[in-house]
Amino acid sequence: MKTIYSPTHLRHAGHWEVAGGTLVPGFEKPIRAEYVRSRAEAVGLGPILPPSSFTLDAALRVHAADYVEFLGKAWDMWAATGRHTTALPMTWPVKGLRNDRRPESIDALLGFYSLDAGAGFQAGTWDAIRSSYETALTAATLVKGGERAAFALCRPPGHHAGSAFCGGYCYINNAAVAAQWFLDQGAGRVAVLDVDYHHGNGTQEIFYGRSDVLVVNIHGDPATEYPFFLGYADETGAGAGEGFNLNLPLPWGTDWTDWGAALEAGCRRVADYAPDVVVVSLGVDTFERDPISHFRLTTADYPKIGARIEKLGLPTLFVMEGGYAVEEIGVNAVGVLEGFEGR
Ligand code: OKP
Ligand code: ZN
Repeated sequence: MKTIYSPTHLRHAGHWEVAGGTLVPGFEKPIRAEYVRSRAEAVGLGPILPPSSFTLDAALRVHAADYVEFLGKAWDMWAATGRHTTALPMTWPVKGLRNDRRPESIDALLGFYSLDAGAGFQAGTWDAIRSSYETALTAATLVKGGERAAFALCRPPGHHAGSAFCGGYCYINNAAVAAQWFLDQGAGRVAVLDVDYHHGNGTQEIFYGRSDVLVVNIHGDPATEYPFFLGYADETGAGAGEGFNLNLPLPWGTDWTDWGAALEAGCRRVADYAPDVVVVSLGVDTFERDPISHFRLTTADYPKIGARIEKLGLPTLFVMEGGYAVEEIGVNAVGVLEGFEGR
């Protein structure tokens, strides 16, 4: 299958994050996408092509306009205050504070539009966000044009980004953008299957009240895992969306036995839904040696994921999300795609 990739992601670099009470170099770093690209090349997965240009219209179908505008100007506003390190929020409008009015200062805006301090801004961040978005839409265009599958090698990832917030290394929700784009291009129903270790809270929020997008998530139980405040099994959708959200939370230490069973359950729900296209939020932080996660999938398990998804027999868009064991991220992510292709 074809891979869409842009080196523009390299400009989103040099981040720091708070982890375990200290400031550490960000886990979501440029080398991640480079390992995946070079593995796709090494195994001859298929052509690696640059994204085409897209306006922000498709982003505005799933994100609030004021939020997207903020993404585009956050770094410049921060730099205008004389600071040149990563722009990060430090204050959030939790229950009991006012979140009904958009603030004006950059420090307030960062908190207003984020769920955590995990999606900082640097000089090249907006360009990378934009090219990640274009990467997803270009790959979606291939699938719409009749390719059985395509791989959007997105960086930064997207599935934690909601309609009006960033967080968890995510800014624009690439998978949600692609799902909505398929609908706008004439699809009747789209399924999003999120196999990243972390719950895709943004994708769930965006489609929670709707029946035209089925969202299935397999992830670390939010009782003990980020993002903590969404992702429980009793979240099944609301209103017209009731029954069109499926969460399959699993405990720390889960290996292929239970993870594979959850994938089977998720795929059956997708098959019952009979969508026109499947968007896979492809994270490989389920890996046993992932530095921030607690599942125990092995390198040999990833092709099995791809093979099961292929059995759905549906046009499939793979969108890169997480995976932080950088040495193995390429073998594992491309392993899913090789398994899909039956090789
Ligand atoms: C993004 B994606 C690590 C804390 C975890 C956020 C994790 C975001 C994961 N010290 N912080 O779902 O892979
Ligand atoms: Zn993740």
